[in-house]
Amino acid sequence: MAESPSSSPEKGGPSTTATPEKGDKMTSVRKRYRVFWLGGALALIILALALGLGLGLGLRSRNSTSSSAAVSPSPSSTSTPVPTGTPLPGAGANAKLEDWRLDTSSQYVLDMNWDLNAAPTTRHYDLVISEGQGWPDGVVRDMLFINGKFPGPLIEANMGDRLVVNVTNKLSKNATTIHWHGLYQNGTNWYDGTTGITQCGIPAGTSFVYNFTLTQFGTYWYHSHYGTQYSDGIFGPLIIHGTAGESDARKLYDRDQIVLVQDWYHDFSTALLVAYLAPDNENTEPIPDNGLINGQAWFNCSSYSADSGYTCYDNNTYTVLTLPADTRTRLRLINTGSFTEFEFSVDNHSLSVIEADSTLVQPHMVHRLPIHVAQRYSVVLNTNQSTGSNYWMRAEMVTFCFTGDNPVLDATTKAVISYSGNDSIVPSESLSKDWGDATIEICQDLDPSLLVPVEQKIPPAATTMWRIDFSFGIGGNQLDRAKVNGTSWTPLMNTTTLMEVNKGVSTGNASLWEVDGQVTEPWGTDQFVVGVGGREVDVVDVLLYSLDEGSHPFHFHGHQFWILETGSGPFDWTSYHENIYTSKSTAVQNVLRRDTLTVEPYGWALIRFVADNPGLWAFHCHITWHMEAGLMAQFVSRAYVLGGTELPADVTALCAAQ
Ligand SMILES: *[C@@H]1O[C@H](CO)[C@@H](O)[C@H](O)[C@H]1NC(C)=O
Ligand SMILES: *[C@@H]1O[C@H](CO)[C@@H](O)[C@H](O)[C@H]1NC(C)=O
Ligand SMILES: *[C@@H]1O[C@H](CO)[C@@H](O)[C@H](O)[C@H]1NC(C)=O
Ligand SMILES: *[C@@H]1O[C@H](CO)[C@@H](O)[C@H](O)[C@H]1NC(C)=O
Ligand SMILES: *[C@@H]1O[C@H](CO)[C@@H](O)[C@H](O)[C@H]1NC(C)=O
Ligand SMILES: *[C@@H]1O[C@H](CO)[C@@H](O)[C@H](O)[C@H]1NC(C)=O
Ligand SMILES: *[C@@H]1O[C@H](CO)[C@@H](O)[C@H](O)[C@H]1NC(C)=O
Ligand SMILES: *[C@@H]1O[C@H](CO)[C@@H](O)[C@H](O)[C@H]1NC(C)=O
Ligand SMILES: *[C@@H]1O[C@H](CO)[C@@H](O)[C@H](O)[C@H]1NC(C)=O
Ligand SMILES: *[C@@H]1O[C@H](CO)[C@@H](O)[C@H](O)[C@H]1NC(C)=O
Ligand SMILES: *[C@@H]1O[C@H](CO)[C@@H](O)[C@H](O)[C@H]1NC(C)=O
Ligand SMILES: *[C@@H]1O[C@H](CO)[C@@H](O)[C@H](O)[C@H]1NC(C)=O
Ligand SMILES: [Cu+2]
Repeated sequence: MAESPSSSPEKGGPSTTATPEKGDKMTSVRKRYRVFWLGGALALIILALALGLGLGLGLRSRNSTSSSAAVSPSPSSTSTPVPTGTPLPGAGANAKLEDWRLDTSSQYVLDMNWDLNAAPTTRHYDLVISEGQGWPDGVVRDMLFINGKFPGPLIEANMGDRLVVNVTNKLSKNATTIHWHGLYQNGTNWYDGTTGITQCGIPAGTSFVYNFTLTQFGTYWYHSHYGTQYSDGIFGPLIIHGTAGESDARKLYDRDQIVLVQDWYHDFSTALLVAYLAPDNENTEPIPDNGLINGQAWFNCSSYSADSGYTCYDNNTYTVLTLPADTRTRLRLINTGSFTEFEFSVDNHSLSVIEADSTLVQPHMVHRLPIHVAQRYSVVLNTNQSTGSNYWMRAEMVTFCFTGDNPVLDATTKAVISYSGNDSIVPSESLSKDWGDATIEICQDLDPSLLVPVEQKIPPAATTMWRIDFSFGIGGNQLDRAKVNGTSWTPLMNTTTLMEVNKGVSTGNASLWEVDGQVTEPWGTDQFVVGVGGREVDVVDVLLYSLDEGSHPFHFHGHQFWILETGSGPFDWTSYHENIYTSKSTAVQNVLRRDTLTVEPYGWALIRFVADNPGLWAFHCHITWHMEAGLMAQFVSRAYVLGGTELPADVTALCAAQ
């Protein structure tokens, strides 16, 4: 492995020498990068450079100005008659919704008259979790529902509001939790919804109330954080409105709606997980069977033979987004999938990116937008093309990151954009054209330097720095487990790391807990907990270092982080200590802040966060298979404050009830 980063580790600074752990077969050839390995390290670098360049050019559109110009009807749209054409497959756009389907065409469209300046209030929601059968793409399977529907209902509020969400678990056996993805939960760490970290599961047949205030705004989502449960249907969008920031952004669009994009399996997640974690599986993640857009997509039932064991209803069809012509719609994209990164595009339409996770950014035009698991982007779509056709919305799976083939998979998940006046026909083959730009080959993010936050926040100088390495133990008959600095996460039983820290600090052993660096009491190598700012507010740099050939969308709970640098190969420690740590460098500017970032194969990411939020905060790969394989670390911030906090009785009671 000649491309192991070589550098000069400094005194006290973490080393960059990639030392695979004993047993990690770093040299074993895996399918997805075979071509790279054959070419050797030099070829890898050249190829990576070439891809990077191609991508940079490809994603930039000729028209790079913002879409804030006044809407002027395109000449063609008035004269073109309503088109006819090939009807949509199955029941089509006007099919009666099955009773388990959420009507996303109405419920995921946000009301532009929503009062951004309303006085703070408490908003109550009920989420009832249940199991049953559904067929989002026609293939019938066991799945999970919220309030009897799939996907989950929109939760919508203003910054400053209090959310009170009563979650009722009507599953037959299993516990559940709900995590509020992207929310700070500042002062309410115990409502973060993370099994084994901030709470024990809500037992079957019981209810639990989440109760917290909202101190931020943007596009979020909520999902089960119990095992692989969200993959089977427990998730939905969470939109928090802001005052000034959002009113400014609204000048860029006339409509606002949610678009969930995700991979989908025709089997229940726990069955897939068992196969994935089996010994000698070589980290071969399950390949999805299809993708969904707003919980629906077309599937070709002939792909399954009569004896396949699957039932497929061939009245299934595409999601149709019916939009008015000559309007600008903000599409709030959320990747609610388990494994797959997508490149999102709309035929014949450039997209203006205005939000990444929950950070509003200066408009940036793209043709294709990569979006990895758990990330969000808002793009503005201007319906100013010819009304002579409908258009395909495409979510193309970045299949290069798959470790095998799935014969039934069509890797382009589609929905129909219609403003032609006829929303019952498939887009015309000659008029709706995919952009010609190259697609990406490595699962990676849109270059973060292209996205400039509207609200400037310059990162303060760091006060501490930690390196975290991760890899997968593959080969040699090993279980397919992830290693995070030598640890592999499994949830604690009957307790949480939060409860342990709370108890530890408050019962007189504070020095064991208010630690800078790894907290080893009292758990073994199944928790990797890093203490930051036991008594102070630290500004923490994290160098996250991948020793794996896959891509990993890392999510940090309770925070937004600044992306200071990303790369592969050697990390420049000298420059880091001289310029970046101290924030002297011009590189430490108004860089993108988000909560989910993709770490490329054998790549690294340097991020910074302010550890002012007391709690136990999960930092993990959001690919469900990887998380369940143990790819999870935790930060404990301000342990001293946690020790002086009494946890709500209903939260601790959940652990006693297990
Ligand atoms: C993780 O391991 C690296 C490499 O051994 C080490 O430099 C670093 O300090 C460790 N991180 C923590 C938080 O202990
Ligand atoms: C359509 O809108 C996009 C985005 O605002 C703009 O770049 C493009 O020039 C417009 N095209 C036409 C034909 O008006
Ligand atoms: C839409 O297209 C279909 C199929 O070509 C046609 O039968 C129908 O009349 C069209 N609808 C409208 C509103 O024109
Ligand atoms: C599709 O067919 C199934 C099985 O007959 C039926 O239950 C369902 O309601 C149909 N869906 C639509 C949209 O017509
Ligand atoms: C939560 O919902 C359940 C089921 O409807 C109900 O029994 C329970 O009383 C509710 N809890 C609260 C605190 O409202
Ligand atoms: C409940 O959990 C078990 C163990 O993980 C799993 O095998 C089963 O599929 C789950 N059932 C449901 C309905 O979630
Ligand atoms: C939510 O928390 C607030 C503040 O602690 C409390 O006043 C309120 O009663 C709680 N509401 C519910 C429904 O538990
Ligand atoms: C569906 O699959 C069958 C069998 O592979 C194929 O013959 C047919 O053309 C496909 N239909 C469509 C609409 O792609
Ligand atoms: C879409 O773009 C393609 C090629 O760029 C072009 O041939 C086609 O006419 C366009 N469609 C419309 C409706 O303008
Ligand atoms: C957790 O509690 C359950 C039920 O009380 C018990 O059976 C189990 O042994 C406990 N597990 C651990 C690791 O303490
Ligand atoms: C403090 O830790 C020591 C060693 O782990 C343990 O024996 C002792 O009981 C702890 N004290 C308290 C007050 O928890
Ligand atoms: C979290 O709350 C603390 C007060 O406890 C405050 O100082 C800090 O700024 C808050 N952080 C965020 C991100 O809201
Ligand atoms: Cu991962």
